[in-house]
Amino acid sequence: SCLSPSPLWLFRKDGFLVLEEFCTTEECDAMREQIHKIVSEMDVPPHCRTVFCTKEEEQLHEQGSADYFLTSGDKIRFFFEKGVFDEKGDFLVPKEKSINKIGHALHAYDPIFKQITHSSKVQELGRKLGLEKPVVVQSMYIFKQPDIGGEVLPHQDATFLYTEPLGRILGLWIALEDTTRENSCLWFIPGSHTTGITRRMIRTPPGTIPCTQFIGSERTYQHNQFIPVPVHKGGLVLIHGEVVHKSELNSSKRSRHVYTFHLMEAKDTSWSKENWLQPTPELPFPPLYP
Ligand code: AKG
Repeated sequence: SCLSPSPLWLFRKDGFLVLEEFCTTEECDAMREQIHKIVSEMDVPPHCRTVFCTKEEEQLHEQGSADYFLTSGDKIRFFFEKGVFDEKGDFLVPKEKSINKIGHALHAYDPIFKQITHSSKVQELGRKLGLEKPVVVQSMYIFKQPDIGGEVLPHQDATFLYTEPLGRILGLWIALEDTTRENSCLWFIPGSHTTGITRRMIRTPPGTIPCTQFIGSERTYQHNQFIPVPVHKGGLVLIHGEVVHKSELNSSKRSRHVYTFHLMEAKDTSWSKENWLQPTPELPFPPLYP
């Protein structure tokens, strides 16, 4: 996990950085096993089971999905790939193959993920990056399922996790199995983190559907601006909050599990009240350092 001056310079130049062998095989396997256990105990969220015949029922269903998402910041919740339920809410595929991601508070409520997130090597990395008061704002386990793992369109994380000033959000993305072009590794536009953001996702008034909207629009990018960033199992990718990145549909037969979480430098930073994600009385953003 050693971050000597030269990779730090690369991170500042490119807006992302690969740190291979950040986690051990045992740590990766422990995270995968814990997720296996969580999924085996999973109840299907009620809004996935709603059968609707009328417009009112459909609206209630949409409100249910919106609430499920908006209140997931301090919970461990399940988000599914498209087309994995029948109209009664029964699985059309094995349930462990149905999930797109689990979010957004594994770092706070699951002992294994809490331990990795607050490990001394993550703390050391934060210190080497010069973070004075880093807090953990969210965490996700992303499955990128074989055949159906959906594409993630080009975006900047600060679109969703907006702060003033910008430049205070940092993603840590840990590969729990080898990630290659075949099973949809991340792609980045090197150096794209220096010109701010043009799009923000904000909450709409309470009770409104949809529960979020975009203001501004994403710039247009060409595929040839991106470079693929394959990483071995255990490798960590540091992601600047404004670097443009994406991942493609996983049409391979191999999954691509990752654990990712975001830090915010809380010193002299204001977290936007318009962000979908808000700290709650139950879970204020936990500090990374003791
Ligand atoms: C993000 O967390 O911001 C990502 O873009 C993750 C995309 C992926 O893992 O495919």
